Amino acid sequence: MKHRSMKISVLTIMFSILIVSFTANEAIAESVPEWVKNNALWYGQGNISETEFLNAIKFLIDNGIIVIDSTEESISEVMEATIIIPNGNFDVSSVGFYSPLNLEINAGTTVIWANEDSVPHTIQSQDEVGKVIDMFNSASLNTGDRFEFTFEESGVYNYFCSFHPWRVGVVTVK
Ligand SMILES: [Cu+2]
Repeated sequence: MKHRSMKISVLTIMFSILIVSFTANEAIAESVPEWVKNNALWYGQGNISETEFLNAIKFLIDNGIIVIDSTEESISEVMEATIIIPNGNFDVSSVGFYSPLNLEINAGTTVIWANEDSVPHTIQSQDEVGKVIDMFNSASLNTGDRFEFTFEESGVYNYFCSFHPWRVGVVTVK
């Protein structure tokens, strides 16, 4: 008798979990199969094992009927993108363009410029007519140095190198 009442309270807890999920998504609640409902009933009556009951719950999770909230995971996801300043970038006659030349990102992405050239460079943000503006402006970056900036708002952002002003690039934030 004691054993039985413990089982029923476990069942009550399971049902409250189901109710929370179903309140969040009523449309999905419609799709709980009859056999799962029967399993819950039989489990409460002591007719099936706990393993069988848990397998029924697992079925609901595997088939997306119970949706496990994964908010925490997506918050900790870091959005980063890298622009390479390639070897030969300093040379006006070379093809050493920034890679990529026009980087497309989502708002909130941190862009990292990595100097892989043999000489120092800078990254200076420009307005639409090429004037330097105080937005993202690096110090002199030696070979192997990195500079980063996080773009919070959508728009088209131009930049260039103050040592090699023919080197221009674009960051497009969607
Ligand atoms: Cu440069």
